[in-house]
Amino acid sequence: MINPIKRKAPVKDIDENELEVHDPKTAAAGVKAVMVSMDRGISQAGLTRTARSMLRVNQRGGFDCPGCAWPESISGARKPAEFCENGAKAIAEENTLRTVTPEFWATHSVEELAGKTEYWLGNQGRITEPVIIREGETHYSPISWTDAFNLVGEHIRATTPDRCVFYTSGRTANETAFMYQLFARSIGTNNLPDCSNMCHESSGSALNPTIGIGKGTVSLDDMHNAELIMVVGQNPGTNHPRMLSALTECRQNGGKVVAVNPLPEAGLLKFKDPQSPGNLVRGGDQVADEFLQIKVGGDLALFQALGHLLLEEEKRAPGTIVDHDFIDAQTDGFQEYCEARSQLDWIETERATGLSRMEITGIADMLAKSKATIICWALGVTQQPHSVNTLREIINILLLQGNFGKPGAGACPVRGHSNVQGDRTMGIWEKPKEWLLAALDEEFGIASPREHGVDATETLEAFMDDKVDVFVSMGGNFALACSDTEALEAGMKRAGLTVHVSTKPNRSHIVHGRTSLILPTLGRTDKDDKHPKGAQFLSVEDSMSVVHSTQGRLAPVSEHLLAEPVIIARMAQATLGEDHIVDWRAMAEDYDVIRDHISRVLPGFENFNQRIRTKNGFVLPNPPRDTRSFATDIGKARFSVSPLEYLEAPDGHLILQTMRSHDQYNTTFYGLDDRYRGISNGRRVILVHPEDLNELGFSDRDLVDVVSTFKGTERRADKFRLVSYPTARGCAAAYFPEANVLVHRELVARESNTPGYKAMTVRFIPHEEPQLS
Ligand SMILES: Nc1nc2c(c(=O)[nH]1)N[C@H]1C(S)=C(S)[C@@H](COP(=O)(O)OP(=O)(O)OC[C@H]3O[C@@H](n4cnc5c(=O)[nH]c(N)nc54)[C@H](O)[C@@H]3O)O[C@H]1N2
Ligand SMILES: Nc1nc2c(c(=O)[nH]1)N[C@H]1C(S)=C(S)[C@@H](COP(=O)(O)OP(=O)(O)OC[C@H]3O[C@@H](n4cnc5c(=O)[nH]c(N)nc54)[C@H](O)[C@@H]3O)O[C@H]1N2
Ligand SMILES: [Mo]
Repeated sequence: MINPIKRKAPVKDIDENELEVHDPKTAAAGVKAVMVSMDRGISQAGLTRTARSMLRVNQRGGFDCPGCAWPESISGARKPAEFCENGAKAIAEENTLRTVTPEFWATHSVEELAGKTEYWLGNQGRITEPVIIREGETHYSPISWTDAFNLVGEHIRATTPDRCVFYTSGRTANETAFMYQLFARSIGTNNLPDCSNMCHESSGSALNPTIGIGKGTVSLDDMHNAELIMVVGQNPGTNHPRMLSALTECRQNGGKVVAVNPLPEAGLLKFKDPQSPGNLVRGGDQVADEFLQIKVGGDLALFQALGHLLLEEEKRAPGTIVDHDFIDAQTDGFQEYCEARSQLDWIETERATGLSRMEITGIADMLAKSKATIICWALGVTQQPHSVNTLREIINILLLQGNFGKPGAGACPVRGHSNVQGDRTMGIWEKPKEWLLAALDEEFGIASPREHGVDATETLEAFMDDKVDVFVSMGGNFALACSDTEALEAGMKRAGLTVHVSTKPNRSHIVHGRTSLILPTLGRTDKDDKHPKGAQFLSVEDSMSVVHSTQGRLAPVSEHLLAEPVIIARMAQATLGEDHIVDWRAMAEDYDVIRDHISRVLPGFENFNQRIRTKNGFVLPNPPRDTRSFATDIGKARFSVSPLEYLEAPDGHLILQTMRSHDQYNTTFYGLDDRYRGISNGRRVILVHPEDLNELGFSDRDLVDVVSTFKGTERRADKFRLVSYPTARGCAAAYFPEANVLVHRELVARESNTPGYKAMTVRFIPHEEPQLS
């Protein structure tokens, strides 16, 4: 059994009056990062448990870091410590010895918990037993697993499949995700929204029609060998820290790095590699050779301008820029693209981007010189109305110079959750392709529904319209992750049954349906050995399409936790009956059985059980990367033509983006230190350029209410502190999820329906305390 020492959870919640602001840092990581990692680990889990888990993370035979989806090296050696500060925090968060027992739920009413922040809730620890709250009750109380599954079955059977929604957060492993989508489809619905809908959906929407695959086309070796890497709309120092090593290695090999971001993020400037003594002695390595401080939403204009400049250069020196052989043989639409980019309005380009003509020309020169370019991007370019077109412009630039299927080149959407890419590969998608449904039907003898289901934003709307009777959440915290928080929470509370398969308490448990279950599960680091054939392992797919195994080894904090595949199987049995055509029990008992099914249903997974046991796992087929071919409907890659589009705020307003602090994982807060940006102990802040503050008539640290405007409607968030910060002019930044109340549900990226979390129009009103009468 585990060490019985109980680590104390914080009693105190965030006090925004204690906000501290210091100058932003100009370098990421360093020795401080290692100290923070160890400190968080030890305070949550103790020294032995921390050391054991740190030695296993991202190692062959160990577990995949639950932090981000950045890959580990498959060709090269792995460092003895293949993790980063934020990975260490993610692990400490999970293998904590703090527990949320039935006593906790008996002590705290839901009403009381509704007044707590995610910081307080998540830090209480791991949930130890299944609990339930029924209509009219004030507290969650224990329920047996069997009764919980029967209740789920009863609720699902009592309604129609279209009124059941199955949400997935991206930590769910491949095997789990496969069973989960099979469960939804066996019931008769494609209502499978996931966190990807709110994250990289725009990437898939742009990549599928242009290059025939919804994923990136580079490997880690490509990153090391690129001549130029552009990092667009991404904060790797915080969200993908191990990527800094790849960028540094690229520069050491003579490559150049360009960062495009409204914020001068520390990780884009300088990296002090705590695992390289030489680098520490030098005081760290520069990360980006050039930093373009772009306006929020200005990237489409930037890439159009770069396209124009590259084509002009080609005219001056024919054959030096454009890869004509590649374009002629493998692409479509080049002529139309050339025509569309033949003219450029510099005044409008400068207004859209906030960049000077000289800055943009400088980057075009770097692109022109590079024979192998990679463009990386993340959420800075996926969560705006015109995001899909922005990404199409990025693809245009890569196609122009033939940057596919050659070493050191390609498209690199840097994914979020550690298995968000794998979940989609496994069929978690509300808009499944016919071939997948046909393959499932053939393998299992079920009749998968053909009608498409709801995505995340449509789920929010379904809640608002009282169209959800059963909401099952495989991980995640949908109430706070999606937009329009107030409307969503109100709708969720009216739903018949909400079921949360979770590790830790969160807001979605508090704004629950009329009946609500919390089903506690094993995490990545936990040993999963209560099976007839002994310990089982799972698999994940990283951001570069490498599939590998993951196996936790730590004793779970409670004997009552069930593994996710077991939870799904038992829900399915309770819903569909013990004699259902799918053998759920066999899959839950032996995960090899799930993998055998997967190997027959999904292309690229042939001999899954054998290949997953090889040292490094295996890489999924990727036509653009492997053979320079493009499996679009026309069998060629596509250039696209889009109109110029950017975000403009009316007078007295700014464009607001939302982002993560250095001390959070999405809606879970590890701590309150956004160290690189110099902001600690408070989160209700809005970063604004000092001159914008001045023009708007406000001062640093003023307390304001924030009003977002959209299509003549307003949303309001009270009591935020303005902080003078070197962001791009005309743009402001606030933390996710505090600012989600401001996101109107119809503010979405066209085509992908991803919420416009980085595209709000806001103004500030001095905050006044309500008068007591
Ligand atoms: N430690 C930690 N790691 C994580 C996560 C976490 O919360 N914590 N979350 C995981 C998940 S799910 C995801 S999806 C990823 C997210 O990884 P990121 O995409 O890096 O996450 P964000 O914090 O949203 O940062 C977006 C960046 O885009 C910039 N930006 C905003 N608007 C624009 C714009 O219009 N143009 C450009 N060029 N840049 C812009 C912001 O200034 C910010 O630097 O990280 C994953 N990894
Ligand atoms: N304003 C704004 N909103 C955003 C974003 C933004 O940039 N700005 N980003 C969006 C993005 S990119 C994403 S991915 C979503 C994130 O949305 P989600 O994935 O829904 O949210 P998380 O905060 O990652 O989920 C945290 C919860 O997951 C549970 N959990 C953790 N580990 C496990 C596990 O191993 N198993 C199970 N079953 N549960 C577990 C815990 O109970 C924890 O409370 O948010 C989106 N929302
Ligand atoms: Mo994400």
